[in-house]
Amino acid sequence: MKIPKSHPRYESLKRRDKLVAGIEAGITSLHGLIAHGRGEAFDYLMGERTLESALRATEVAAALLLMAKRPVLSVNGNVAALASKEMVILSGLINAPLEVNLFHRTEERVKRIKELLEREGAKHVLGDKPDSRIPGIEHARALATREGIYSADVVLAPLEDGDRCEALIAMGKKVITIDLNPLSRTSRYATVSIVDDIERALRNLISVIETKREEQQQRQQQHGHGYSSNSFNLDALLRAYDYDNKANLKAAIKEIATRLIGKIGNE
Ligand code: PTJ
Repeated sequence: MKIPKSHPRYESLKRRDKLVAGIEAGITSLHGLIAHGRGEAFDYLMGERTLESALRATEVAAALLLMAKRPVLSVNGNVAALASKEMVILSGLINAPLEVNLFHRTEERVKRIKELLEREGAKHVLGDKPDSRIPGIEHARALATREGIYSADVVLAPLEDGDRCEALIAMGKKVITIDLNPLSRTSRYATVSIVDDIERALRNLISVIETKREEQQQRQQQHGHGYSSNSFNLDALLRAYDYDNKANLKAAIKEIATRLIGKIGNE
């Protein structure tokens, strides 16, 4: 069925189509539909738009990714179906490998996701030959590559449950997540949580990184080639932004509640 652009929930219905296509292409797991339903419910509550708190988290996430020495972008079946193009653009922009990491892992699905990312133009996709494990996790999501997630200093891990996020943090990494649910374990454990839809969040992240890059280049031109913006570490960067993830999650919940109360009041 072709969805008319005039439909009030056009974007949301298109996203559902993408996930169904992901399942038909052997990329997304059936469980992915349920996970999406939970995300959609939160998106509905926030008015299917980007919150101020998400924009703030995006700024910090962009800075973390630009400062990282070994950033890696993790891709699962939902992310591949909904935002493979944006993940590939981001990967090229910051020169970070993509790593396929699945909860309901099958080698066939890993292969298909890798092929999809490569068709979208990805130069460096890992995950089909894991050679290490994230300590403290007993399921397939523990599988990692030394070249990628295992050795990364910053991992972008969108749309997943909290145990890997917690384990990656315990390894000393910074974790950025994108999750519509501000209450999820991943949102609460991550270093920076962007409470937004994956596609909207990635588009914003790409645009903020492009702007920061331009500013960095201008500064380099002004200060000469010896200038390095990597002159402080990642913790110092978070302090410089005065960023507190839990406070930002509370701000997200407040924004949602304020919108909902306003909506009832106005009807
Ligand atoms: O492909 P696999 O096997 O690795 O499995 C992927 C899923 C997503 C099925 C798996 O990671 C899973 O079960 O995840 P959870 O525990 O359901 O968590 C997914 C989180 O993503 C939930 O907190 C949802 O609210 C959130 N979410 C769902 N859709 C979106 C989303 N966040 C941002 N954008 C979305 N479109």
